Amino acid sequence: MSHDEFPTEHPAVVTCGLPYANGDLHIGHLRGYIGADAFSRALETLGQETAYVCGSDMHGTPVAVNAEQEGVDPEDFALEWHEQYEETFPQFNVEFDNYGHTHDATNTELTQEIVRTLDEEGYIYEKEIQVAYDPEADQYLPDRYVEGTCPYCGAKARGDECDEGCQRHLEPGEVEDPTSTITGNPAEYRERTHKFFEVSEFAEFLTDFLDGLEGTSNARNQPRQWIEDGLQDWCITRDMDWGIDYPTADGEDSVAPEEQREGGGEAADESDLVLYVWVDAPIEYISSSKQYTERVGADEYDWEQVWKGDGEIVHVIGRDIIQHHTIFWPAMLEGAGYNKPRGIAATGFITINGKGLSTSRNRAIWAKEYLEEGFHPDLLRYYLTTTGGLQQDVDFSWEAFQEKVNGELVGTVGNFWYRSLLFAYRNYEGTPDADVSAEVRERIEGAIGDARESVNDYDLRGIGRAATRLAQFGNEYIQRNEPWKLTDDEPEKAAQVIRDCVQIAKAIGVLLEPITPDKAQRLWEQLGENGAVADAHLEDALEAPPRRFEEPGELFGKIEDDRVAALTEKLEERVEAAAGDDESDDAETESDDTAADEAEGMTDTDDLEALADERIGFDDFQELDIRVGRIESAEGIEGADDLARLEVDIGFETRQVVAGIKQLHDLDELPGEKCILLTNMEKAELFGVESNGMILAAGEEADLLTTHGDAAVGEKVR
Ligand code: B3M
Ligand code: ZN
Repeated sequence: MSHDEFPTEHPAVVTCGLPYANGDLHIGHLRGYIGADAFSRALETLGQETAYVCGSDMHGTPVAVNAEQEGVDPEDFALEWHEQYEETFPQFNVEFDNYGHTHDATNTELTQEIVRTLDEEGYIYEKEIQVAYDPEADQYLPDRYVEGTCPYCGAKARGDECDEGCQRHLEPGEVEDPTSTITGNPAEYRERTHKFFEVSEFAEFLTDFLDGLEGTSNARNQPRQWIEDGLQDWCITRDMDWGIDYPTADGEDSVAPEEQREGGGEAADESDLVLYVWVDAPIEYISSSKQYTERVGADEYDWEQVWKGDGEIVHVIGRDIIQHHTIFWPAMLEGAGYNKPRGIAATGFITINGKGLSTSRNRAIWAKEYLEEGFHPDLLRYYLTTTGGLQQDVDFSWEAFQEKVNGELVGTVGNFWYRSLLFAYRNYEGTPDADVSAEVRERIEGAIGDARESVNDYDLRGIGRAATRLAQFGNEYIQRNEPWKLTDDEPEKAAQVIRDCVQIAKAIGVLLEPITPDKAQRLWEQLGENGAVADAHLEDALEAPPRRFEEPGELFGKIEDDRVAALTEKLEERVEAAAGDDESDDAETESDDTAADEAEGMTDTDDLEALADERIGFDDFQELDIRVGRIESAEGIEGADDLARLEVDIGFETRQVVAGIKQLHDLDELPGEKCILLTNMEKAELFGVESNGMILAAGEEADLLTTHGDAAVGEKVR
């Protein structure tokens, strides 16, 4: 399946994984919401009709357990957090077209309708299963109410996810040696009747779906493996009160769970089951779009066209919830007669000072804290979207933040904006009367092309890069032409150079709007432009700015060293204090978990391989013949789960090598990429394929090594 490039004729929806309404927002959350916001704004700069919707995830044990710990009703608890999120997101310029929640009437009704349809279509059946039960608490133990051992990898796991190990979704009854998180007692297993959704029926559909799926490669590759391993049906009900009731066949309201229980008996009637949180949560994507239409009218935005017609659906998610979005969700959509997603972009995690973000250890940058420190939200937006590729983990430290802000935003973009506009104002009271030169026009057109391509590649960093490169060029252009020397002797030439610079400044504003919307708007106003830069399309970067504008001000300020030192110290002290608390009450058992928590320890040096003790001589190193190569082709090796056959050009010849990267990379995207090859590695044969060299990679994701500059193919690494 191939898609037309963005912009298309059809309306689009961009969504971001719903935050559980159970705790403070932090930088790990913000990466996703800011990223999706930037992507949705970027689509709009292409002229793509787009809505950005989301909502709070109110149900499930992540909310119920935390509410219980505070001794409050889950609905009140979740609503309070929901209201706080509604206030916080706009403070980071994250502007949802609609922000609902999963417990509202729209989502409750739509969820029940969709489940009813799946039932009518024959995709739902009942099965007796073993469910964990705590006799002391006299309660069934769904999901986070139970902990045990993952049957797949042996790691400590929660009832529905192997959060510290292989990250698999676990079905009720799967976790081994279950213990109740309420009393700490070993749980019993009791038989209950539950509802199952026949995901296994959708294997072929899902395979095709993944073949056509856009977004990040991790969202295609991991699920392919799960499908090959065989899909399990999915238990979609839970023994809980908090959630959306399993719908009755006739659409009547179900009987309250309490009334059913009085009747006794262990056979779970439909009416004492609520839907698993992962059923109603993604449906909120649809409900929220629907609420948007209800507000603005179908003429302006038609949710049905998006979800049931020919619209474009893009989900931005954390990489720990790929399975839910690429297997369960599209199967549900297909089964109930809805459109399937066009793109899924799964982001990496955030680490802090090289260590896993951990809310329980207070190793996080909290949303509130960032704002209270008085930093402009656009600085963090820029840092989070341009520091790494979407799939990569991004490390945050106040030093790195300072370096990025001072270097790129202050030094490159801000500097160019200010000097250009100031010069223009002082000498011409605005935009000089001259034409943009062919060289500058071409540069701007090139940047527009790069930005457009980046949006189509779901590459936020590429959008930022298009803008900063243009600013770099601008600085170089102004330096090269020295207009200040021309004003007296060559006034026409001076006017033309400054005319060029004002145009470049405007273009950078248009390009950066998705990432730094408020700063771009202020630039817009400084240029005397009317309206909102958010309404500008990329082509407007080439339109002349108004003739007159006022004296500009600087848009970015430097972050000073002592500020950074103080912030770093504060963070360290806080983490130490939390570690001290740890000894008395075991923070590990806290359940205030977030997506980023799952990255815990990933880059903690505790988890890194120990450094080698033994030193080698330079001669030993010289024996390694390591070369720059270029991948010519890459294909999976049949029958081998992880292996790929690559052909690598190393200047003198083309080498065939076998590498264990089949699951970790989108092989189609590798040809053309530079790599580093150990050429005098002993030959080996794997799955009948000869490997003549070893491609170098780092870390568990097999991040392929390459060169920073443009070292030619065949060059030796020394
Ligand atoms: N509420 C949060 C998470 O697991 C969860 C996302 C739902 S998206 C439909 O990251
Ligand atoms: Zn596991």
